[in-house]
Amino acid sequence: MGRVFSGVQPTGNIHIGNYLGALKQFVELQDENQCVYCIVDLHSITLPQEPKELKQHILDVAALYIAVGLDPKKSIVFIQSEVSGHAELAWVLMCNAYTGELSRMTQFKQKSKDKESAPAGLFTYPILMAADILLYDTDIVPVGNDQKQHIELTRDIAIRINNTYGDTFTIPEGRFLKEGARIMSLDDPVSKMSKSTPNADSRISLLDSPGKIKKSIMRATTDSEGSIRFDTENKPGISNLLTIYSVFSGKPITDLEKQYEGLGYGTLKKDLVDVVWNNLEPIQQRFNEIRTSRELQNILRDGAERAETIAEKTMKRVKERFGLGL
Ligand code: ATP
Ligand code: LTN
Repeated sequence: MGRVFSGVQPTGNIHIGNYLGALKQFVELQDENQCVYCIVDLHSITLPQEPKELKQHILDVAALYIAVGLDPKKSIVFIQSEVSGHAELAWVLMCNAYTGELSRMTQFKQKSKDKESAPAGLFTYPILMAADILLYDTDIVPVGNDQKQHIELTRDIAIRINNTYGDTFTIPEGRFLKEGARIMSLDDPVSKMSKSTPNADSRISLLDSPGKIKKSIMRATTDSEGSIRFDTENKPGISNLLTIYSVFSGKPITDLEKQYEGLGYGTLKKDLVDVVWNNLEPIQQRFNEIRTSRELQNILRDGAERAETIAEKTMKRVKERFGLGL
């Protein structure tokens, strides 16, 4: 049994990109591995959050974890800030990472580019992520493609410390899907679907109503060619719709191309609305049952305790290797 760790930021409504790129893998991995799934609230404050909203978003993500199929009996589900080892280990790692390697992170460059001065936490964000992963002796990290560079950095830091201080950390590997690893924005299919872009029609959130889903899909940017085929270079919009259709329905893209040969974009979009809703309806039902329940609080409390037990052992080892403390 391997150890799996991943996290999602409570920064807004989880969209189908997060689901298809990350959460769906979380569920698939939980039968064969010991999985630890975190709501990374400390990461979310690298950019300002409204405190009342943040509290709600944390519980939303927790309820969605359960609603998509995470089983708290099998997987540990918890909130990052409830386990102090994350921030503590981040400091130790920070002293073993270089400002040069952090300045090369594309997510930092993107998120700081329009700012006169960026918070230091936005710069050191990948170190906290490395701490999350290394704290649990993680073997596998299921994430979307956009996190590849952060996983590489995590490995580099862990290998560096193991070489200098002796065997301290397990070296993790990223797990990326072939399809779904990068779901694109509906209105601008050359950038990734994101929680934080202003246009709500650019994404489909897991909690969107059927009306909103229909509106966003029917408005999705396509092209003027008129034929339904997968070609990300020349037809990014249609290719993105085919990808979403394929991962939600389980039908290979080549089958969909045949099925829609000679048909219009409108037909594809209408069918896609049904496919998406059929998948999201049961998730929303479960979400509504659990979101305000005591059960959710108990799952998170129990998760934090179980996470703490693992984290404590790692921190003890790290302190020993570095000669810290009494
Ligand atoms: P934002 O876009 O606001 O920065 P986000 O949508 O990337 O946020 P995160 O909480 O940072 O959300 O990511 C959660 C998981 O979802 C990560 O594993 C990330 O790689 C994955 N992910 C995010 N966007 C996409 C996408 N468009 N397609 C596939 N996977 C994605
Ligand atoms: N940085 C990730 C969220 C994240 C994460 C993690 C993912 C924080 N810590 C540890 C995997 C493992 C993101 O922005 N998607």
